[in-house]
Amino acid sequence: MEGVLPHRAAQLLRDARRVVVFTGAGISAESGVPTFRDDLSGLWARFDAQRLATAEAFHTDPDLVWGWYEWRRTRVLRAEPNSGHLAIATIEARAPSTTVITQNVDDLHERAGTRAAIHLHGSLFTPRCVAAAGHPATLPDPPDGDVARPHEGGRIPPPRCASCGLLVRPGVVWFGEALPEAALTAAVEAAAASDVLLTVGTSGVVYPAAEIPRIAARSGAAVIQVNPEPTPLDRVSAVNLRGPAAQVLPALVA
Ligand code: BJW
Repeated sequence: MEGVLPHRAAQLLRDARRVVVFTGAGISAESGVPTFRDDLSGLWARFDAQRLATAEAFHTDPDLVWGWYEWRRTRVLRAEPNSGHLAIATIEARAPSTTVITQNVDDLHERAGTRAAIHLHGSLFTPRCVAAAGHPATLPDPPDGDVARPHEGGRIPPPRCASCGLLVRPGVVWFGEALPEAALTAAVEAAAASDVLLTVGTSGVVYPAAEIPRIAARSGAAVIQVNPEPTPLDRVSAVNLRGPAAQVLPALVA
């Protein structure tokens, strides 16, 4: 991380009246939750996205897709928020008009103390049946024993909906599916009204979520990016902080 940039970013955050924090998989990487597209640890370095993160994939092979999501849910349940999540909760505590928008399907922002993160891509913890207006479903706790624990690539048959008997699916947004309308509207409005948007740990390539920092920049907000790697969001960012979130974010709120 270059010397003067963190100071500038910290000053921008202190002076802002309306802050938006926009996060992707990178914020949870240091909690041990794999990202999607990173070369070595990315989920899709090992699995083909089109096989797993689409409604067609679930329709074709529900046990494989449900097993993959149960494996990921178990990993998240065993993970803890890291100092990056905690720093974001601190930003929110200092400036209560802060809006946290995440593309992540984990609950680590909430467990770090963030009040009401907007989840653009749903959650691992809100399964519903496959019917159009899907009944919410409840999930059993994952088994404790190693033998029965979901594992990467393991097949687990999805449960049936208690109301209608159809298959239960993960409550996430797959490719080709619409984002939850209220969440997307709230995110766009918050971005357009922000003075500062802090984007953390996202490759910025999945739309329409990737529009959020761009909307803020077009509306005159200063965009601060935290990411160890360059991304397409470099171009709209006033400050690029190259480093891992769990190191960079605590320094911004120190
Ligand atoms: C660190 C770090 C550390 C590492 N610290 N950083 C316009 C143009 C082109 C295509 C489209 C378009 N509009 C729509 C599309 C199609 C498609 C799309 O965007 N495709 C592109 C990939 C080309 N979009 C859709 O299909 C969306 N739906 C839609 O548009 O519907 C239209 C519609 C309207 C009305 C009716 C019906 C339809 C839906 C997109 C859903 C995305 N879903 C997923 C899966 C969620 C479920 C699950 O978890 O399995 O969401 S895909 C996946 O990507 C997931 C993520 O939220 C999302 C973004 O990924 P993210 O978070 O950026 O992670 P990575 O891995 O990409 O990046 C991690 C970053 O962290 C890297 O930069 C690292 O360097 C960094 N990092 N360690 C900080 N320690």
